[in-house]
Order: sequence, then structure tokens, then C-alpha cells
Amino acid sequence: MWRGLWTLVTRAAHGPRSPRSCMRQASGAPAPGSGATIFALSSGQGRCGIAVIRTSGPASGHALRSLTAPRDVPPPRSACLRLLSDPRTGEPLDRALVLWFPGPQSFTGEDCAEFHVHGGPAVVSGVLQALGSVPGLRPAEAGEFTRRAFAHGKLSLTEVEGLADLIHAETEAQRRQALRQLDGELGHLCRSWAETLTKALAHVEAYIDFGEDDNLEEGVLERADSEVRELEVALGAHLRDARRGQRLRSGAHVVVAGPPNAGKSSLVNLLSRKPVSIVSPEPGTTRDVLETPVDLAGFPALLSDTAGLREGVGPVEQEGVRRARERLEQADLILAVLDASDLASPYSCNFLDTVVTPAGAQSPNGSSQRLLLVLNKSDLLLPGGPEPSPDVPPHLLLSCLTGEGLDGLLEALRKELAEVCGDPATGPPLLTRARHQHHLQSCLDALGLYKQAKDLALAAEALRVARGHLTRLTGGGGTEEILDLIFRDFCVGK
Ligand SMILES: Nc1nc2c(ncn2[C@@H]2O[C@H](COP(=O)(O)OP(=O)(O)O)[C@@H](O)[C@H]2O)c(=O)[nH]1
Ligand SMILES: [Mg+2]
Repeated sequence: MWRGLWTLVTRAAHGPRSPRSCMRQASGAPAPGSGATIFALSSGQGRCGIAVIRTSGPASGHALRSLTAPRDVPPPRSACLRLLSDPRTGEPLDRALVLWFPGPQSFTGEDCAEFHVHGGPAVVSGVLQALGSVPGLRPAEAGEFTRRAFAHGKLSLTEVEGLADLIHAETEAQRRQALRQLDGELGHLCRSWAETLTKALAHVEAYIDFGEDDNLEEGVLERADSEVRELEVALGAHLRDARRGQRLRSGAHVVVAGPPNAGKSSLVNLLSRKPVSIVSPEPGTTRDVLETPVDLAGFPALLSDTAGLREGVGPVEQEGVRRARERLEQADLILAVLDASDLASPYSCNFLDTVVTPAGAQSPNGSSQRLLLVLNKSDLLLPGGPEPSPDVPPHLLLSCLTGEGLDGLLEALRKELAEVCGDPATGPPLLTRARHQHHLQSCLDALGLYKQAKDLALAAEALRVARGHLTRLTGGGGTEEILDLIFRDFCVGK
């Protein structure tokens, strides 16, 4: 129904020969500056209490006046109740709150108007059609409001990305990270690095121009060298963390593994709060890898249930075991599950020797693969009885049956995932996209060329290249294709 409405509105603005069938445009929004005034439903689609429709562009004031005549535009940035009518027929459409944001103090930097109407489909379609009939107005493309904000310097490119991430954030950690990026932290950092390079470049150029001159301060080249060295260290540290930010954006791979019947599928169902996997006392029930996206203690994760690791089984289960091992290698975090009442069995011992102990041996040197050992079925242990086994590496006790130990496991998961994804509550700004990583790596590579350059002119050129990558990271000198790619993440109305 909403797609149909949009087509109607688009036709109202463009005539019947230019229908747009898709709300999300693969090619992104057209570049701003055409002078057109755009409008769109900016709130979510579907029946709702209040829907927000907004406009941006020079004809916004005229549009507002057309729908609220005979009254004039309200004072800037103050909500006013107005009767909205169709300017063609004078027919009342709704009694709505309207807001007027004269540029440049608006989201896009242009004149903007907002109509907070009742969220019924007929009201929304009536107001959209009325706006489509105002001369100079046309429906907005996907991401066009944000693109205009970027074009008018209201947001840097990393802030635009933060905004897109905020709209898509599904977990608390993602929301925190997106807000920090929207606040411009990564952009500020890149700009301060670019300033450092500008200074170093000025020193090198001064030496090229006045090297023989007695008036030039001593040690200018040494100063440039030390600034570059410090920057290299900072960039290196951020690049080492690069995968964390990307995991925070797309989800960490958490793989549940263990011998058959330990309760792996029960744990996956408990953590995802839905029956993802079949739970059965029959060993070898789970054969394929089953994946489900979950919010684990505030962090996004892709949780995989795997076949129980054991040898000497039929070909189908053997393939399941092969896939489980493959998945273990790709895991950001392994949730190793053992049956607490069955630790002495050959399957449990083999799993401890082949998966748990090797991972434990790697982790102290900062290896990226981390492991949490969970001893499940604690309800089967005798109350007040001895520890399940003093030889077992550090572990958590859990009962998937009673839920006992779940809070402790979630807290341990939160700590592990904060390491795996970076903690947006405390850590440095994260690099959440491959694009960020690419520009920082290229900047670092150019600094490497600076150090090797025998000739001062080449050294200065390497600094310029390095600075160019930092500038492009925040959107300076960005090509249209990159902008298209980024704005494609937005929906119509944002
Ligand atoms: N007593 C008890 N039984 C459990 C617990 N967790 C799972 N089970 C049972 O153990 C059996 C195997 O569970 P399942 O999750 O299919 O194990 P998987 O083979 O490792 O995936 C099933 O009969 C479950 O009901 C638990 O915490 N306590
Ligand atoms: Mg299973």
C-alpha cells in the first residue's frame, strides 16, 4: 500500500510518464544544488500515531504557506498547531503540528519544514499529494536529506556514516558507537592527524625553500620526522583495532562447540530466546551449522550452533563435524560447552585436549581467538558436592535447564565481546568500515615512503599523499561513486 501511495505522489510531482517503482534507489540520491525542494515521509511506514513529513529547499516556506493558508509560517523552530488543507481544492486534510526551520540553521542547511500529522494512511497520502502539487517540489530520493546536509557542510562523511549506523543500530553497543561517530569523534581525530601532517609538510617545504638561509630555525626537518613517527604509532594502533569496529557493525562470530549432548543447542536457544536448534537426548542431532543473529549482552553477534565433535560416525555427521571445525577456525569467540556431569568421558577429554587447551595457550599473547568454557547441566551435580573437576581450565557453571548461571555467563560474554568488538563506552573511536581502514593504511604506507625518500621534494609529495587520505576519510575531495555507496544505506526521508 505504501509503495502504491509513493507512486501516486511521485506521479503527482512528475506526471504519469515518470513513475519510480522503488523507494530505495540503487544509485543513491542525485547531487544536490539543483535548487529543487524535496519532500518525504521521514517517520517509519505503516499506521501509527504521528507521522513526520518534511521538506527541504528554497520552496519550503511557500509549501508551508500553501498548506496552512491563510495563516503565515510559524516563528522559527517553534511547534504550532495548524489546519492543513489541500491548496488545489481547499479541502481540510488534518490538524497538525508544523515547524519551520529557516536555513542555514536546519538539518540540511536549507529552509526546511516539518508536518507532524496523524499517522493514518489517508492523511499521509493526502499531505504528500498536496505537497507534490506545490510548484517546485518533488519527492526526495533515498538519503537525499542527509546528502544535502553533507553538501552544506552540516555533517562530515564519517558523521553521515554514524547517522546511517544509528538508524540501523540493533544493540546497545552499536547505538553507542554510532552516536560517538555521529558526534564526530573519528572525524576530529582524522582532522587533528591531518593538521600534524600539514605542519610537517610546512617544515619540509620551508627547508626546501630556505634550507641555506641562516634565518631558518634549526632542526625543522628533525621536527617533521618526529611528528611523522608519532603519527605512525597512532595510526598503527588504530589499524590493529580495525577489525573490532567492523565486528561491532556487522556482528562478532560466536561459535558454540563441544562434544555431542553437552547442551550446545540448548545454550543457543537460551541465548537467542527462540527455538533455533532441535534439542534432543539423541547424540548427533545437530549436523549442519545453524546461524542466528543475536544481541549478546548488548553486543551484536552471529551465534552458530555446530555438530558435536566426535570421530567414527556416518558420512553425514562426519561432514557436520568437518563444518564445525571449519567454523571454529573463523570464530571471534568460542563458547565451549561440556556436560559438567560427564567430564571424564573420552569425548569430553578429547574436546578439552584439542580445542580448549590450545585456545587457552594462545590467548595470553593477544591472539584474536578467544574462548569461554561453560560446564552445563550443573543441575545434575550433587548440591554441595565437590568441584566437577579441579583439572578443568577456568570455566563457568551453567544449567540451561534451570537458567542458573546465565547472568554470570552474560557478564562474561559482555567482557569478552567488549574485547572482540571494542568497547564504545570507553575505548578510542573505532574504525567501523573497510573504507576507514583503507584510508588509514594508505596514509601509513605513504608515511613509509616519506621515510625512505632520498629527495626532499619526494618526501613532501609523500606527506601530501598521506594527508589526502585522511582528508578523504572525512569526505573532503570524495568522488561521487563513494558518496553514492554511502548514501545508498539510507531510506527515503533521511
Ligand atoms: N539436566 C539437564 N539437561 C540438559 C541441560 N541442557 C541440555 N540438557 C539435555 O541434554 C540433551 C542434549 O541437549 P542438546 O542441547 O541437544 O545438546 P547438543 O547435542 O550439545 O546440542 C537434551 O536432552 C537436553 O534436554 C541442562 O542444563 N540440564
Ligand atoms: Mg545440538
